Amino acid sequence: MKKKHLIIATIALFLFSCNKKNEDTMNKAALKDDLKSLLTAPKNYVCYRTDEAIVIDGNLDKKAWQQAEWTDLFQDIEGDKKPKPAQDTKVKMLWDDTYLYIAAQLDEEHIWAYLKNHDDIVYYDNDFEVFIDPDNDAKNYFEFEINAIQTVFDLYLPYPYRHSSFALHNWDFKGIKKAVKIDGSLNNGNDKDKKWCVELAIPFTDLAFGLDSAKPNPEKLWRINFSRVEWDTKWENGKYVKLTDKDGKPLPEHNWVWSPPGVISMHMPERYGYLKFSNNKAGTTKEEFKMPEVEQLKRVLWAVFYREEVFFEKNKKFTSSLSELGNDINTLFDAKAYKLSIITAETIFEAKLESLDGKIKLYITNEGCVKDLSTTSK
Ligand SMILES: [Ca+2]
Ligand SMILES: [Ca+2]
Ligand SMILES: [Ca+2]
Repeated sequence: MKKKHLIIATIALFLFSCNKKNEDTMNKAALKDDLKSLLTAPKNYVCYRTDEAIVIDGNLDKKAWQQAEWTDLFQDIEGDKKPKPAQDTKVKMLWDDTYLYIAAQLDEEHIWAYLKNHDDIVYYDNDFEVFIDPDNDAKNYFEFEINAIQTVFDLYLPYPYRHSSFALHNWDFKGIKKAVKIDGSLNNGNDKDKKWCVELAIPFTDLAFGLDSAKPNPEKLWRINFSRVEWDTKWENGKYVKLTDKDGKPLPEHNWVWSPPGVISMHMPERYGYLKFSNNKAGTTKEEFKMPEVEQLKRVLWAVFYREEVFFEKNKKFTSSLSELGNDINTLFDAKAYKLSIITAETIFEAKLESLDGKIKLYITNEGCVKDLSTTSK
């Protein structure tokens, strides 16, 4: 590679102090709307251990699940700027040495599913989806989709689609246990249904693909998100059919998600919710989730990344000038404690956020690769 031609410019930016260190105090009013919706705090969930041998049958009333807490109700994928979903969705999680257990309840007046083959594009039906990035690096992550007749589309993505259209559809969760329970009638539009429930046991050995290990570690946060695709349909000639626009194309689907990325894409692992594993048993001592400072700081770099992508689209090059990217990025960190710098070449950039004492050093590249070379773990 042409690394020796890399460095065109380095700019150290000591800008106005805002004394803003975290989400709670972040000066969001000064952020322009594009970043505001892309930098909201992701959801978080503390996942507790279970000793129960959970039988995967779709029944979420069993004792083990009674000990686990529901997530917040799902929101629109674009977040607060869109109306609340028409029907509720929520999830619970548990873990043991072998499995990550997931329980989802999808309220639904019309339960239908027609796709039957493994690795069909299941979101062309209404579905429930899980996205997991076990090492929280915003690449090499897993996607799982299931419809009401338990047809699964599962895949492994080395990179998000923004960098590569390559996704391994023939990769499968080999050891997954799954069940769907329907409270209502399937593929019958003459009545109103109540809900369908999905119960999953995902073995950590499946999630170790591409990693040394994917054993839960209470010290390491995973990233996870859940989505539900919902089509507008009508019951016609004994079948659900999608409503269409004047050109006969299906109306866009609804995407209801746990942790809203802020734009219509589930392929932004940096926007997934935080999953913290607790060694405590479900129903015993609760643990608080605390967002690590490094995770807060990474969002400064993602702000640079999102704006550089837009800049490149317009100008066919990246910029090392923060003012060209937008000075509102400065409101995201405390300039008395950190400096932000960007180096560019024609088709690459690297942004660095460094604490003035040199202990924290975080980087992001144009490929969305984040590196943490801090000498202290925060
Ligand atoms: Ca990963
Ligand atoms: Ca597959
Ligand atoms: Ca029905």
